[in-house]
Amino acid sequence: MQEQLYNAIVEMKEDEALALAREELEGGRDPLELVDLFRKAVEEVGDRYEKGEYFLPELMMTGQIMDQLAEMTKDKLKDEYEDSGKTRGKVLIGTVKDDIHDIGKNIVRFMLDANGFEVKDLGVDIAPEKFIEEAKQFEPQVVGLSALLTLAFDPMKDTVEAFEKAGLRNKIKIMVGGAPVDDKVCEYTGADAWGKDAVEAVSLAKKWVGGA
Ligand code: B12
Repeated sequence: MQEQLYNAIVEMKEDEALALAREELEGGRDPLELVDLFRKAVEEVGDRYEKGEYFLPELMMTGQIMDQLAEMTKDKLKDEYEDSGKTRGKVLIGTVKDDIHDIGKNIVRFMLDANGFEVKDLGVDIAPEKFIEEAKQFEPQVVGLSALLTLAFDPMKDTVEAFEKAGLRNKIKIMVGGAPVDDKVCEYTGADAWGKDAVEAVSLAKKWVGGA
């Protein structure tokens, strides 16, 4: 069944993918296992794109399917992890300027949400000024910046610097992520830490707001 689900995502059979995922969840499958399967399926779509077998419309379609799967899985994760109903803390998240990739960022958002954080997602292609403006109003303890393009490392750095200039840097922990992000990129941007996946994003946020 898991293989069928994987194939349905990779082949963009939307209805089948949603139905199979629902069945898996109702049958008691660990939602985290499904999240991992979704990630692998998107990687396969990416490989096919790189080989010239898939094109941009297929990637966008995959993004739409992923959003629906994420919503469905989130409800289940909530059942498992939600405890008292109060929030652990606030996280402001977005994909940085000049980058419109959001599949991974959305997974991070829903995992944080499912783990009891109040998450404000600004979307994609978010300028540093917008992050600052929103942070002043929302007052998050944690900010998450996502980027998939190497070209977006500079906007990521600019965003961290903007927090510094706005005098907010010492009040906020910043985590960065996205497939090309590693220790070096994290250091380059001046962020506090980076996470390789949504589970690490949640661990960092918990560590920082003291709710581990
Ligand atoms: C899907 C996709 C698209 C879709 C995006 C749909 C969407 N809604 O996001 C579309 C078609 C729109 C797209 C467009 C483009 N894309 Co594209 N795309 C991809 C693809 C195939 C998959 C990315 C993805 O979703 N991965 C799956 C998710 C789950 O993984 P993830 O994002 O890494 O997220 C995980 C972790 O990194 C982490 N994480 C993510 N964010 C954060 C944040 C924090 C705070 C933390 C802690 C963790 C974290 O947790 C996530 C879950 O585990 C990759 C290739 C690949 N194989 O990766 C290319 C890729 C990223 N794209 C690429 C390019 C070049 C483009 C375009 C410029 C193409 C073009 N010519 O127009 C445009 C970009 C336009 C722009 N300004 O951004 C290149 C980038 C190359 C580079 N060195 O910069 C890649 C690598 C493909 C390639 N090999 O050429 N793309």
